[in-house]
Amino acid sequence: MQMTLRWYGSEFDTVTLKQIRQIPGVTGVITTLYDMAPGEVWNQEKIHALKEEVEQAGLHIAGIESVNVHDAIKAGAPDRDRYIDNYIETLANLGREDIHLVCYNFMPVFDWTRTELARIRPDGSTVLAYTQEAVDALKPETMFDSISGDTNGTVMPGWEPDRMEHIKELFTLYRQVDNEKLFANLQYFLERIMPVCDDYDIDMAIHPDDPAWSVFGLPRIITNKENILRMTKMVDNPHNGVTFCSGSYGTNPENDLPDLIRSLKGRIHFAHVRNLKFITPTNFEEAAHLSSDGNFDMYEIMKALYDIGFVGPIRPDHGRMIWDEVAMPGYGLYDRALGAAYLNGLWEAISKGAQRAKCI
Ligand SMILES: [Mn+2]
Repeated sequence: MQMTLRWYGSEFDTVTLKQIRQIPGVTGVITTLYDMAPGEVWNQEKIHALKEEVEQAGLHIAGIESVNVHDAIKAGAPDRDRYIDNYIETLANLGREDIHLVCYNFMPVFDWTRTELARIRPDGSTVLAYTQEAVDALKPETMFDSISGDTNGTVMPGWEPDRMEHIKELFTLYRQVDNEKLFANLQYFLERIMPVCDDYDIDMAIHPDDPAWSVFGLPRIITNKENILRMTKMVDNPHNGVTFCSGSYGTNPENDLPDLIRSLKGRIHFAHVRNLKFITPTNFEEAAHLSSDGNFDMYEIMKALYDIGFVGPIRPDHGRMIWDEVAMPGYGLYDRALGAAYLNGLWEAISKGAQRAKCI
């Protein structure tokens, strides 16, 4: 595996490339052209400039998170082919710049959903949190307003204000789309983009839905083992792969995370590893990466990734806000750096243990 950190670009991120370069073992960034609207073509010059900037800091671009998929594609609207053509052009431009990993999601309307961006934990850190009761009490159009006061002046990915202005139209677009239609629309999209992925050796890595169930009555399909295996088989090409995200699949305690990793051998191109703490089955908050701070066994997660021979980029996922840092919620420097160091430590212990066991 290669340890990486997500970075939103110098215009948007409070964390600098110089800081990332100083986290032990972090060699690359997962980045994006954050100001691109879904459906727009990423031109090669812009990608090239981003790459140069990252490389001048002594790092490399390990992958893109995300190239967002336009809602017309997800909803199967009549104009979807135009947006798929643009997506294909973007993938080709990324391939020409020697970038071979693209994370995306297929969640209608909302990206990830949280009901609090700064819940205070017993240690005084603040974290993102979710309660089903709070979601049930909200109207989707007020979801954004209810949390926007806690964003520390940053723009949250997937929650861009201009998108939220059109939320009613978006709900109308999905009125006829159930889970089966969403699967069919995903298949259509994947079948159209696989040739360019084959040409440029681009691994597509679908991010699971977060939380891993339907919110506001919208369809959600990338939620569990059965569905993700269906998705990888329906377009059976190794470039049609997966972002394994422990914090998203893990929102549903019925998902056995190490088992899920093992069942996806060969198709996990990218991993997000973080921990959650459940207060009740429908009320969880993000925790430090350390196993004992939350409900997941991080050793077992890393061991499963090791056992399947995972070689792709991995990143600590959301971090807590600690040490008075002011940053995009979930994306400060300090706790993610602690997470990277911890995950690197687990990996070193697992790999040396396995090598020693072979020698005996
Ligand atoms: Mn994730």
